[in-house]
Amino acid sequence: MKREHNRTGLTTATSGPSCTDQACSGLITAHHGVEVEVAFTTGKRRMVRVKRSSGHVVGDNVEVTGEVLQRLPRRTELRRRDGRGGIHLVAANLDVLGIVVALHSPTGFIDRAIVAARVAKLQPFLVVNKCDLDGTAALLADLRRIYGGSVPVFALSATGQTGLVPLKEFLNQGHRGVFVGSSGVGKSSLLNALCPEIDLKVGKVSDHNGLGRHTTTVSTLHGLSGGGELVDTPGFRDFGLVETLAEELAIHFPGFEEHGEVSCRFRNCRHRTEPGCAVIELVEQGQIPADRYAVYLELLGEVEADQNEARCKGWRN
Ligand SMILES: Nc1nc2c(ncn2[C@@H]2O[C@H](COP(=O)(O)OP(=O)(O)OP(=O)(O)O)[C@@H](O)[C@H]2O)c(=O)[nH]1
Ligand SMILES: [Mg+2]
Repeated sequence: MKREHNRTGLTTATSGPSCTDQACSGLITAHHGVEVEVAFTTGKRRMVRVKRSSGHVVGDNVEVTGEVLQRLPRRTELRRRDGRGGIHLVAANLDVLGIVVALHSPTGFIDRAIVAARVAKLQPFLVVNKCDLDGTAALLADLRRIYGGSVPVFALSATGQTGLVPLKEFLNQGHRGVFVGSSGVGKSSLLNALCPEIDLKVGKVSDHNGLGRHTTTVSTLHGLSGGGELVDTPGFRDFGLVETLAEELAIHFPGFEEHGEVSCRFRNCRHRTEPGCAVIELVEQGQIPADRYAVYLELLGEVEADQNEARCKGWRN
């Protein structure tokens, strides 16, 4: 059987079973709205038409018979809410979430993305890209101080090809991951650096800070040569939490992991006004910075409002 190495880094057979009259198992590797690309276990790869509202997403395991595509149950799914309240499925069957930031990029979504990943049972990690640019050292020091105790932090330069080895080793453990972050932080550049044969389109540096160009428009899944897979996504700014319980936030908020249930007087403590709350005590002692606690309270307000709205909807229905 003839095999070719295609743009997604996965091997493709150009002949073999046709899947027209028998069900073939495969994996969705790209989503183009009305059709998806499926990489079959036979090694073959082809486009299959789907309804725009079918809810399929990159990373879905499927069975295809002719033009009929059936989605298999998901192991994990990562969802986010956009600035207007719309809910989006980022990808399915992921193990890790890479949150990519760079100098001048928004960092406000990091906490939400970490919580969303943990709620979805994915391991989050931070990638600070463009470390070749002056000024990134201060950003990196800040992020290491805030998040270094909670998640792995990789500092690198995708285009400068520096600092890539630790991230490669991490991904080569066989993880399926996704890179998220605002447009222009270098997600596609990073994939190109990790797997040069992919050759994804990257944005031109022509605006004042090299961000905000929306070069990638389609999510695609790529195999890494040393093992593991990565999904490249179009850039987005908002990572609003979806159906997160207030108790989950208290457990997963970066920096609060060691406290909560173990040390607070009440189980399910929300760390707001409860007596005997270990987190409030640490804030008063200055061991948890007041600005981090303020971010937690902001997220808690959002999550509680969301929970109340869901409860009201439940009563109405
Ligand atoms: N200086 C520097 N520039 C970089 C680095 N990585 C990426 N860039 C540049 O940043 C710009 C945006 O890169 P992309 O890879 O297209 O960014 P993206 O996050 O995929 O953007 P979207 O697809 O729009 O979401 C390009 O001009 C890259 O050359 C880096 O490590 N250092
Ligand atoms: Mg891109």
